[in-house]
Amino acid sequence: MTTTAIAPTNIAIVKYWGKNPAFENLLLPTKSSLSFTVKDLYTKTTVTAKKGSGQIDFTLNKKKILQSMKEYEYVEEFLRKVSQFFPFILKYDYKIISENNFPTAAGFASSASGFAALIKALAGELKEFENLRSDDRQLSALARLGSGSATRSIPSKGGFVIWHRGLDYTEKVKISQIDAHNCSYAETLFEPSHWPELVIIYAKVGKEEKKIKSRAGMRTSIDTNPLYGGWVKYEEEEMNNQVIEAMKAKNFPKLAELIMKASNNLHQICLGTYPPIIYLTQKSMEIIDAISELNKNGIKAAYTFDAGPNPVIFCIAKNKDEVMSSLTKIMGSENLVVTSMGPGARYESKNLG
Ligand code: 2P0
Repeated sequence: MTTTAIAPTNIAIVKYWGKNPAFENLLLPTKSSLSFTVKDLYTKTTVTAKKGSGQIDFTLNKKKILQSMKEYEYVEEFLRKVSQFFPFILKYDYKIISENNFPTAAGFASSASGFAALIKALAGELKEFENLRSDDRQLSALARLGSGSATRSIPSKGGFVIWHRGLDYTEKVKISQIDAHNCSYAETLFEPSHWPELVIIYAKVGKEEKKIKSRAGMRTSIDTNPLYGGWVKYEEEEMNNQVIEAMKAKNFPKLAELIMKASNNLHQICLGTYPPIIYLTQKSMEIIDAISELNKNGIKAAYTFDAGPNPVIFCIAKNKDEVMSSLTKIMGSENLVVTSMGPGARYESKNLG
């Protein structure tokens, strides 16, 4: 058989930055995070499984991925992690063909959509996974084993998603690996139809080549930033609820303010890490200034930055032209992708390859 799945990328509003040290192998986050599922940026993955011994034949963006390449290692490691809970997964050989509908080099690449599409396709392909195919809770937990942010790309309704942290990382608990694994998953809080006027603009201001990989960076932040615990507590106990309330009320000025504050908080945590982690560049600062200027007489737009210099901008449809014209002055329209909230991971009848 052959199965194809599509999974969107997602953009975090309240960020994930750090793993529970007691369950680092399960990528359990220290805090819950909130994101938008993005309509027009996604990964499509076709999987063909045959009885075998876990061999992988992997093609990514029309390029054969050799065993010595890091992308191959990521997939191999992912299958090994999934096999802890579902040992049958290593009793098959896999042909995996995966394509992003956006140029990886453009800096919009995302491991989130990649691992989400892979687990969704695997669940459709293997008969042993029959009961999981449309179980977003279990599938999102499994996607997490590939990359934390992939958890949020699974819920099939997409839209505005919460990834529950599960355990409080400051408390010592006696819990089995499987119970710890099952308690951290994602779900949709508001579907895209809740707020179709919400516009999401991806902007490219620089190459996404990260000087410091998120995974290593997060760990150093926990170990060296004395404000880390306070940040987690504040966002877990206060900010998440405020963002959910602003979404529910479709209160854009309030939501925008919180989005910018949450982004600033992440980069403040990064800068307070030792040695400091600096993702924002001069160009990123120009965007922050331009948005602040736009918002002088009433909030019209919000920015957010992840582990790189590229912003994602939010506005509502009636202000889109004004926001776009301000962004175009800084970076040119060819570096902007305008999209909105969209659905989550799903099956697709047309196979790749
Ligand atoms: C996020 N980021 O919430 C945050 C904001 C980057 C900054 O999730 O180690 O690639 O594979 O779990 O998911 C990037 O981290 O890290 C990320 P791993 P991942 O989107």
